[in-house]
Amino acid sequence: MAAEEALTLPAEELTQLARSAGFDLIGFARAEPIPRQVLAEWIEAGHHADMDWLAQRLDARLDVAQLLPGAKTVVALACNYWRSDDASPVARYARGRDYHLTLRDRLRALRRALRSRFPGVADYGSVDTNPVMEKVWAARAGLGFVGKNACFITPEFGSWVLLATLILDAQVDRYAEGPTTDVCGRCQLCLTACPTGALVAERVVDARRCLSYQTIENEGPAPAALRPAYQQIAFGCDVCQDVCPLNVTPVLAGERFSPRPVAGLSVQQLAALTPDAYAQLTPGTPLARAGYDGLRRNAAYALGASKDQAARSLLERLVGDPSPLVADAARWALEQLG
Ligand code: B12
Ligand code: SF4
Ligand code: SF4
Repeated sequence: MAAEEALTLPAEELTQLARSAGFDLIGFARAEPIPRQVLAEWIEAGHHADMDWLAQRLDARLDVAQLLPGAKTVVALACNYWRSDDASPVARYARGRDYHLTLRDRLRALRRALRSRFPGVADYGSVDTNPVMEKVWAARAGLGFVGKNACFITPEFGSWVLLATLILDAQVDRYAEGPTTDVCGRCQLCLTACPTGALVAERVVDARRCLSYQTIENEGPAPAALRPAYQQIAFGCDVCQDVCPLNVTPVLAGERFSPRPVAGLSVQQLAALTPDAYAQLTPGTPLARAGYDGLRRNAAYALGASKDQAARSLLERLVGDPSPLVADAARWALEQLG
């Protein structure tokens, strides 16, 4: 937008547009650069594991003006996704339709509404995969704070929210003062409950040790020392959120986040999935990211970790699986059964 026609947008109206588009929480932050230190030190320490894309476009990640020239405002957006307390080896965020699709649909609806109401305002939208530090923006925009479990926690929905951002080259008439009060206090429950010690300091995750990274992002075998921690965990990990007292009164999210049948399978059923069943059950869900072999690898570790004797014959069959990843996981699991 040209400087001479600089426009100040009404935050209240933008909030209503975002609400109509399906977002539960909306806040506004000035598009000021993020200090380099935290992200640079995290990467320097190797905490990003092999997610090299986090180190790429570092300057853009820290300065949204590199993504949208003339950026003035970052609109932080959050969607509650909690559906039920049902046990599942799949983390809550991944039980239904892929949230990237749902949040992108909502972002598209918001951008359409914005462009029709305020033509000439340029925007840049992001859900998860763009080089945008979404928790930092959600904190700056006053939607909540980053807890000791490194998750973004809101007063309304606890940490059961997924984030998106919309960068604008116009200012708004109201900005947040910063994060809400950090109410972790002296609590340490997440730090002590993490089954692998991946929370190496308050708010700092070492992805190499995190079961979320290992079950979703890692394409190879998991380090042997971590495998015993796969108790009933086959995709993602919610342990540090489940123990959090700030999550005790969740709010039921809309139908869009309903679990799909794949989330109702046990670890044994996941390990035994046929290619056909996998092709039927996982498309359009986050589980597709792990791939057929990755998901069965995880499930085999989980069977070994829980020393599930009933899984012996399945594991014996998987030892001969054409995927070396699955065969290796099954061999390890059988050793655990004794
Ligand atoms: C890389 C990544 C991961 C990695 C690393 C995790 C991590 N904590 O960084 C792995 C694969 C392990 C992972 C796991 C999970 N992830 Co993830 N992940 C991301 C991703 C792509 C980038 C995060 C990043 O930049 N990390 C680098 C570190 C250094 O930065 P940071 O995490 O923001 O933390 C620093 C800042 O927040 C800063 N800070 C804190 N407060 C403030 C305030 C201000 C004003 C400032 C300036 C800075 C600041 O301090 C922190 C460092 O100490 C984001 C999406 C995105 N584009 O942002 C999703 C995201 C963080 N993940 C998400 C989810 C849901 C998860 C899981 C819960 C999934 C699961 N159930 O398995 C777990 C949670 C694990 C955990 N305890 O954190 C959600 C978070 C939702 C929420 N409520 O917090 C996000 C935002 C995706 C989304 N679009 O919704 N994830
Ligand atoms: S997601 Fe699981 S492994 Fe990762 S930090 Fe939280 S409790 Fe630890
Ligand atoms: S478990 Fe305790 S320390 Fe961890 S995020 Fe929740 S309130 Fe904070």
